[in-house]
Amino acid sequence: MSLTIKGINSPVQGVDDSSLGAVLEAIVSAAKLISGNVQSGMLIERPDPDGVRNIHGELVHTLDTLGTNTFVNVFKDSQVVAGLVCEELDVETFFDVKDISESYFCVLDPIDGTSNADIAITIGSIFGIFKGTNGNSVLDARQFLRPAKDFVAAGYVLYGSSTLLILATPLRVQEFTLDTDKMEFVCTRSDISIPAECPYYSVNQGYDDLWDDKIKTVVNSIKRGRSLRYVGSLVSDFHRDLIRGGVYLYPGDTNNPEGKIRLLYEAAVMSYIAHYAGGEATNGYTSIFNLQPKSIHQRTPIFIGNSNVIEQIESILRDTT
Ligand code: AFP
Repeated sequence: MSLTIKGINSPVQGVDDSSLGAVLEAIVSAAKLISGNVQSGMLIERPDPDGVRNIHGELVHTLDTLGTNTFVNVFKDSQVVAGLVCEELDVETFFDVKDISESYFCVLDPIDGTSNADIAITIGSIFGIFKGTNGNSVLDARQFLRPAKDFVAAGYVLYGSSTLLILATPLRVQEFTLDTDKMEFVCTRSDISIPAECPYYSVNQGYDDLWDDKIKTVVNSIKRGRSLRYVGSLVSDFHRDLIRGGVYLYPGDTNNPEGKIRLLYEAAVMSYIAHYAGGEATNGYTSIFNLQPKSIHQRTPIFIGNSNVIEQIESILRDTT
C-alpha cells in the first residue's frame, strides 16, 4: 500500500487512493511555496500591531495571508478537495471538484506560530484530511465536525533550519525533508514512534498565576527530572516530543478556560499523529483522538506526548479535588 506523490522522491507508505494522493500533492506544492516565503523572513513579514485581527482576535500577519491564499489556490486547483476549514477563514469554504464521491475535506492552520516569523523561529502548517460523509454531497460544517480518529491522513510542515513534512496515516508516521536543490521531499524517517523516554516538558510557565490548583499539581509533578523547552510554536514543540520524547501542555486558565489551541486543525491533528506514533493526547479527561468537535473554531485544553505521562496527568486531574 503505497503511492507515488509528485514532489516526494519515493512512494508514500499508507496511501493507495489516487484522489488522496492528489490532496497530498496539493499540500506538497503549497509547502514548497510557503517554505520560500518563510525563508524571506523580515523581507516580507513586518508585523503591524494595528493591523487586521482574525476571528480569534489574533493579529493577521502577512505570512498568514500568504499561507492561506496558497493553500486555498492549490486546493481549488486540485479538483479533489471539496471543502476547507481554516484558522484564518471565519466559515467553511467549498470548492468545485471532478467527482464529489471521490473528494476530501481538509482542516488547516496555514501558518502556526506566525508571531515567531519575524524572529526566524521555526513555524509550520498543520493539516488534517477527512473523506466525506453522506456520499460527500452535504456541503456544510458536518463534513468537518468529526473526531481525529476519522482523519484518513494528517500531518504538518515545519519551516525551520530545514523544511520537513510529517505525514501520519493509520499505517505509519513518516518524515520527509525538502531537498532544496531538487525541490523535492526525501524520506528521512520512515516509521516514527515516540521514544519511551520523556526528557522534556513544554508549557508556558508564565501563566502559572492563572492556573487552578489541579493544573499547578500536574505541572509540578511532571516537571520533576525533566528539562523545560518552550518554543511557542506548537508544531516545533510537538515535533521535538515526537522525535525525542516529551510532553506539551496548554491547559485552560482563568483568562482562557479552554486554553488557546484549536481543536480541529491543531489539537486533533497532533493527537492523530501522536496516536499512530504510540503517544496520546487528552483534554485532561477525554482522549482528543476520540473527541467530537462542536464547532469548527472550538478551542481545547491539550496535554500531548508520551502515553505514560499523559496517563499520569489524567490520573492527577481525576484524583485531585
Ligand atoms: P501564533 O500563531 O499566534 O504565534 O500562536 C501560536 C500558538 O497557537 C501555538 O503554536 C503555541 O504553542 C501557542 O500559540 C503559544 O501561546 P502562548 O504565547 O500563549 O504560550
